[in-house]
Amino acid sequence: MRQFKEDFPLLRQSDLVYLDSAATAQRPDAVLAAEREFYEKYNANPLRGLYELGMEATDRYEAARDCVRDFLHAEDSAEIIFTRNTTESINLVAYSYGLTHLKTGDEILVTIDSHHSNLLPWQMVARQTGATLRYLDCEQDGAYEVKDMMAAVTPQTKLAAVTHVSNVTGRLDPIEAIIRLVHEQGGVVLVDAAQSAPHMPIDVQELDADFLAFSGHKLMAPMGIGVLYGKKALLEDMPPFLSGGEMIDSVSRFDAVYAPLPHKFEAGTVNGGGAVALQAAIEYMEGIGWREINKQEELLTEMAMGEMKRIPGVHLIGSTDPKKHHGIISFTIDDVHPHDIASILDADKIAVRAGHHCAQPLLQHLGVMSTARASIAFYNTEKDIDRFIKSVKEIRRRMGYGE
Ligand code: C6P
Repeated sequence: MRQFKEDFPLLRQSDLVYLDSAATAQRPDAVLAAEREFYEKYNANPLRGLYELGMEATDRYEAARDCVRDFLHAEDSAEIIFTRNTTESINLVAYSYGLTHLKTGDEILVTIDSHHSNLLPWQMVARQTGATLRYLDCEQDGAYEVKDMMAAVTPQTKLAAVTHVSNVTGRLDPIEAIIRLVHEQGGVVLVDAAQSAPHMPIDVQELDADFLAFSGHKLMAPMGIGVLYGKKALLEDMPPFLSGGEMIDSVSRFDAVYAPLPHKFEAGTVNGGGAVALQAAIEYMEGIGWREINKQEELLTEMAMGEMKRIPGVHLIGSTDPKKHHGIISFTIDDVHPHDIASILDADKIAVRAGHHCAQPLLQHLGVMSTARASIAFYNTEKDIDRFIKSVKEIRRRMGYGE
């Protein structure tokens, strides 16, 4: 098995078992170096400076946009908007598209496995426009039934906000089918790709997604850089989300002419260092290759789930098939609160997340209050999984129960 831990300073400098990559990934040297290089060699305000350094900064920033365009197989760099994160990307669509295109009688469809970032903006749009918010519910293992999808999409479905991969079950949602159904009714679809972008190639043209959002920090880039992809015709028709500097062509006392795409949606000083580091992260991942990344993640997930299934009192959430988890293993242990699970693992220098994972409607639907969640990345090792399993086996005993 190839070892990637050595590429990650935080991991190689400690004996921490990091199993919280779905919350945020670790950063490899190449990404940290790219951000540092930007500030050491090209630091000027991108899109503004008319001197050589300023133009270099602009070139680097726009090269990062081109890299993201290729990463998503988008047609045009103008369709790539840099934001802070997935949450901001979705809010951009909610405020700029949702509030201006939806009205009473329209329906907004969301998948029940949506993260709060892909729910609350639509609750807001529904409240303010009078549109109705509807849910597409999944089965207990996280799968969606075709009959439920067909019933949920109606002629009134003007917008669907769907999750690509759930941050709780790790399940890949059937977004192609939902996109087709919604398009047949004349609606648009936003895909939350926060948890899919780190695990698979994405082709927005093949998917025919109208909007797609992801965060750099789950993809090994720094925090504070995210992406919104939108079809050009839709973005051109939308008003700015935030306004101020750099998103205009000209301003008079009472009016303004906005800049063309993508800058219309990038008000204020941009995150130049974050964008170039995102490019480095994409290049790092593509250098390893999705096949290798998936092979490592699947092997480790299979190893962990295989062992966990045999531990008395441990219950896995979602599918029994490790290939359907994308490294995400949510679980509960009889009589032990997930926060206690995380604390005990922390005492053994193992980092997992515990709680509702910002997906409370999904947990309510699945009938659990909260879970512990181990999320695996390709830089984890078999030794990490061994240590994790050894500790999980001990948890009930350490809490004072028999087994
Ligand atoms: N999920 C997790 O531990 P931001 O915070 O904007 O980068 O990402 C929000 C978000 C949106 N959609 C999905 C599917 C997500 O998983 C997340 C972030 C983290 O699961 C933090 S709650």
